[in-house]
Amino acid sequence: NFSNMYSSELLPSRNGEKNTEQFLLEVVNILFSYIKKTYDGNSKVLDFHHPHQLLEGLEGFSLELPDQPESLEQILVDCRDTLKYGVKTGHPRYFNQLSTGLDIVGLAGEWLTATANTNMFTYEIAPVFIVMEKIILKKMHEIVGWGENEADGIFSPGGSISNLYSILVARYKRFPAVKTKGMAAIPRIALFVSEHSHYSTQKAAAVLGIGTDYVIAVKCDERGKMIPSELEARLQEAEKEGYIPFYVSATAGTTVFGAFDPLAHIADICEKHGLWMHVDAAWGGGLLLSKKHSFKLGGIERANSVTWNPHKMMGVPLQCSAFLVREKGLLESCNQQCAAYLFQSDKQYNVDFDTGDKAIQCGRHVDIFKLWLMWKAKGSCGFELQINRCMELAEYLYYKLKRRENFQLVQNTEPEHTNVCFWYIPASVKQIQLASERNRKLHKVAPKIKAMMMEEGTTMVSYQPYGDKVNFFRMVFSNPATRKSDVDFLVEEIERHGKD
Ligand code: ABU
Repeated sequence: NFSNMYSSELLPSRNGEKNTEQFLLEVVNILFSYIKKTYDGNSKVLDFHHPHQLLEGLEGFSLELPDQPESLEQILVDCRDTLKYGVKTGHPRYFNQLSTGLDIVGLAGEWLTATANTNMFTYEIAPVFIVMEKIILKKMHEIVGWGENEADGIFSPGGSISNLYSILVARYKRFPAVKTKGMAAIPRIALFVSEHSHYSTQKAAAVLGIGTDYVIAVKCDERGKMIPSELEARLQEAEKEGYIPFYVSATAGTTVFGAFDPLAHIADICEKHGLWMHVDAAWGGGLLLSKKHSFKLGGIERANSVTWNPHKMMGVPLQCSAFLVREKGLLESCNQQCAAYLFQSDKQYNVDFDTGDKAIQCGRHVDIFKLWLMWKAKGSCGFELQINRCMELAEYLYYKLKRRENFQLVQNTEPEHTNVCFWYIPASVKQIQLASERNRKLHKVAPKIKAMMMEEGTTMVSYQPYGDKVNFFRMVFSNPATRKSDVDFLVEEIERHGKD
């Protein structure tokens, strides 16, 4: 009975062991019951409420903060309700984002990490985690195809920050004065990305004082791959206009279409022009672990830096993003500030293991343990298996939709990644002759169907417009729990809500 018990009676209070044990076991029960529901395909993915309903409070669940302590009974109710009104992102029918799934070993890793509650900036307070990070980075370097001992890297708070790191170090490598003198001390610079690349490049350009106008979007082909001749043309144009190109970001697995830029070709161009080549493989990096699919990233070994998010295709709990850089020492010289209170050079151990001065943050969360633990539990071949299975599901959906009336694929080529983009076209929309009117109506279909599915809580899938294409669904697979029956369910569910 926790109704008369308060947090003050838990450890470190005197004799608090028993209460702490009972309270934590109760929390584990709540979590385990949620985990079981997550894996029960017939349970709801979500119990949707509007923001104003949550703000107003729901049956005994108030988000307002009290002045007086509440009982541990209430705290347990709050834990239960927080999960109840959230979204089961590990549910086999949750397809909304690139990061899905709930890996049990990864979860155990996250629990342990929270228990250890330490910081990645120095070896002295995170010795085991720091060494694990070194070992995992080395493994990732090898998988990318970089020679032993030549590379470096850091785990960062997400792919956007990893991409920001890449621009930061590329600019520093070319114009080291920027670190102390700022942008005023260097020429006008420009960077190049595909028009389908992630918006984090623009964000980083704004943050780094480069300016979003100097992020040049390079045209893509029908599949969403950067066209190398277009890159050449844009580079020449920029030079003519007096900008100095210094960096190209190629994407391995674009967010919407899952396209892979032709990395080897882009590497040739970067080499010819002396440009830094970054590969944003946040989404596609996982395919490097698959013998069947890794060829799609051919040429990545020639990159100067790579972003790779294990929290996407590898199914590691959020968040877990690696920034890999080929030149050793660059990250540190770019970001080092030598704060004497943390990074004393006269410590009793090898201070090369203090990673804090490589980072743009001070405090850094331990994201490495869950990945390390999962890698131990699955082996590289376990990741390969789960990635191949997700790819098979994408192929299954693609051929299913190809045969199905009222569904139209956005791209008529087999998926390269697990992204499958499509429209559901109700008969009443199909029969509209005037294209502009048909598109106007079709644009409203996906949001409406999605809203109905969310209200019922049956499944979640994302949608977006793209260029001249009106709203379409984007299916992605990264959850090892998803089966063909869940794919069938989604298709039926869209049809059930969408048909006239
Ligand atoms: N780039 C972050 C992930 C976006 C998505 O899940 O669609």
